[in-house]
Amino acid sequence: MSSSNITLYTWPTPNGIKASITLEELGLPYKTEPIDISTNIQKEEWFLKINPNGRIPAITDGSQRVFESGSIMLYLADKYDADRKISYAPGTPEYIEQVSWLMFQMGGLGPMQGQANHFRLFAGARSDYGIKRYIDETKRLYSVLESRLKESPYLAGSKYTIADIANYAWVRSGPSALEIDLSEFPTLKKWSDEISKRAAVQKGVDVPPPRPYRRGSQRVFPERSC
Ligand SMILES: N[C@@H](CCC(=O)N[C@@H](CS)C(=O)NCC(=O)O)C(=O)O
Repeated sequence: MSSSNITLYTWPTPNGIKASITLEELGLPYKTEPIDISTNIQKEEWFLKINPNGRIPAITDGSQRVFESGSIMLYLADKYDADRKISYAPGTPEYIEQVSWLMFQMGGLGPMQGQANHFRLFAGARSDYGIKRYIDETKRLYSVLESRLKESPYLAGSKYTIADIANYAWVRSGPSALEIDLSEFPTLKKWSDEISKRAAVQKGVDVPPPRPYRRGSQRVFPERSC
């Protein structure tokens, strides 16, 4: 395995924990720099040099910066998962399936569920249209995952991979943030319950330890905040 010198800039949100769970699954040493996004440190000049988009998570590995949670996961798997513990080898059909489900999360589930959170929990003016549109779309995406998991134990194939980690990170907060009843998606629920029991997942969701904070008059929980 190549040697690592990883610093993780993060907050325990659905996107943040994708990186910490991946690092924990790979058993890689890393230093955590908590970025409390409620204070906007992520928009400061020094941080924009690490992620020009001003969002968490990001990592540095020596002089290499990596931003966007999906590319962090691919970077870590490509460089440090020589044993293919949580990834498939490039060039295999399963690798393409893995990247497809990872992109499904990055381009679909994350943005849609993030908007649902925004309209339901944070929008200045209540919009029933916005709430319905994004919760319906989130549920539609859950039903796509449900169908896939009926035909395959994990999203990319027979093995748990970074594609499962990425989607799990969002599905776990559906019930608390959006009151989505996961028993409507029984196969997805079983998959999510199983993943939640993994030691690396239990460690990764607590990096750094989540604590509620105030946004205006609201009490906000990091797992529901993006
Ligand atoms: N596509 C990005 C999204 C990152 C993102 O939206 N991060 C949120 C937390 S989950 C954030 O940093 N929010 C603070 C902000 O927007 O200033 C990724 O997957 O890394």
